[in-house]
Amino acid sequence: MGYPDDFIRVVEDIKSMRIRGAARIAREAVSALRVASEGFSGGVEEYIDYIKGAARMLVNTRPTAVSLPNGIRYVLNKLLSDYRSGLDSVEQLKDRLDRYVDEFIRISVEAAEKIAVYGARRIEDGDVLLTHCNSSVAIGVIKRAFDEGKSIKVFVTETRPRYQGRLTAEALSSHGIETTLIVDSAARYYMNEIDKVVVGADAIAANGAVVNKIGTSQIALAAHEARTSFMVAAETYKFSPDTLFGRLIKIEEREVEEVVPREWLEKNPGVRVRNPAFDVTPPEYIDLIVTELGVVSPSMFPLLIMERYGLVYSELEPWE
Ligand code: RUB
Repeated sequence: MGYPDDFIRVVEDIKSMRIRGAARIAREAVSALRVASEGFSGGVEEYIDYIKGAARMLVNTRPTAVSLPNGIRYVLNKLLSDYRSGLDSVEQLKDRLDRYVDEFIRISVEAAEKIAVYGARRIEDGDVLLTHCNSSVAIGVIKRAFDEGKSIKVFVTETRPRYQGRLTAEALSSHGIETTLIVDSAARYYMNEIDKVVVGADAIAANGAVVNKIGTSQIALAAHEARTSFMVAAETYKFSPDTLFGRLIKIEEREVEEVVPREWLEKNPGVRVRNPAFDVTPPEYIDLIVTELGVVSPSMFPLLIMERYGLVYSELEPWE
């Protein structure tokens, strides 16, 4: 059977970035499983195949934000375990899916709240910060430090080509924080004035490398050179389990029209345009990763994950 229009809409919205930012993508994708589930009628085996199909469609929308497959894994692994242990009524399975979706959303929201608390402790009165792109978790840390009464200023890079930095600048400035918007290439120019860089993450690898919006690694390099502290604010579900097995995190490359208009491309057929959406910041350039379980260095991050979740994820691709 086909999927409900509201489900298809979420799939399209994630692809086109109307829904964006790793945490939000994960929450909305997981909620979309519920929309699909509610629209189902039929037998149990058919239901399981149908939910797996919905999961595959969601997982294929954007390849880099690992929060998306991790959110789907959370729900699907639990649902499949119920199914395999004999739960065989569609209504009961739907109820369970509902419960697991709620659980994941609660975990995600609470994680961001804890990270704001732990991250804000690392920000001092008088700090000048710099952030890149539009990370809800990094913004949470900055707002929390401000709400605690710390006098802070924030530089925000505009984040070409999609200008997510404008959203961040709006969010911080409307919160009362002194905010300066700069072009991405001005990051090094201002770096000596910056005390701390605070960014989010789309994925974190087993070696502690962080994948985030294109340009992050250049900023990290400039911060490293200027001895400016570099902080990543990320929930543990941004960890990429695939990287434990030597697989690389896929970097999304988007349409070139995000970079230059079509007419320009047509006038300049000899120019090749590339548009990678993310890059990899090596662990050497990262001072701390703030998670909901505490603050760690990048090399400690995978150990924290192992200790908390164990080595083996029940199934890496439960949707297959
Ligand atoms: C957004 C981006 C954000 C991370 C973290 O990229 O790189 O820094 O997703 O965000 P895009 P959050 O705009 O391409 O989705 O902290 O909200 O999960």
